[in-house]
Amino acid sequence: MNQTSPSKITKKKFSIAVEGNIGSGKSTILSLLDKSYLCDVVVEPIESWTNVNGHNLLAMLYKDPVRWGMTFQAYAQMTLTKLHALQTKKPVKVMERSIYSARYCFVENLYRSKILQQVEHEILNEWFNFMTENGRCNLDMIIYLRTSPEVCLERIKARNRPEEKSIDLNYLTALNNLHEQWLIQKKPYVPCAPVLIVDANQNQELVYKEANEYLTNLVC
Ligand code: TTP
Repeated sequence: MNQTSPSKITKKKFSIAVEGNIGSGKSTILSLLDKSYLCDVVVEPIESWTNVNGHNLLAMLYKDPVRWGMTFQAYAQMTLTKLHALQTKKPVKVMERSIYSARYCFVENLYRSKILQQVEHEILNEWFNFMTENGRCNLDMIIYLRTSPEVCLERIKARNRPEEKSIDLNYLTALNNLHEQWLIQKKPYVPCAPVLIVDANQNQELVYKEANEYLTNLVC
């Protein structure tokens, strides 16, 4: 594990986002952290993306990204902002992803691949800037589940979500590079909080153990 250190937790609620490529194991770690007396876990609303009043927007995105990329990212940005705003009770609030990875990784990738038009990128960016100004989406720490795209692909195949059948190594490599630029190289985007880097190619119980030990130390 590798990290820049946030200061110890004080009385203020501590907000953490768990980040990492598709298939890096965020959901597994979050379901384990959810059992901790320290953490309230708020998960990404994937069900709301697969059922927007009867529309499977995630499936629509993968089937026709040029048509649905903007719609999906606008909706994801909104649902993730709601998670940032959610009030929780325990000392640590742990989020699955954040508005930042939606913007810096997914939107950026669609734009660079010429799937999003410049004007769509401008509009998403303006919304993003508005939603993140005045500390509205502040985080105290980011846990980065660092994985190789190959491992992610294996896990995605094993879990076999019907919407994700078209995901390939090129797509995962592009997303991996954008996570790395943001959370490791810290350019062109700088993470808004210290980053704890966990090797998430390893067994997921070990990943959980590392993250949980780190959080316990922060509180005690
Ligand atoms: P992830 O947010 O990576 O969630 P996951 O359940 O795959 O994570 P893990 O395997 O680590 O537990 O992706 C969920 C799906 O949503 C995935 O198909 C990618 C897609 N997605 C986008 O297309 N754009 C976005 O902005 C986000 C946040 C997700």
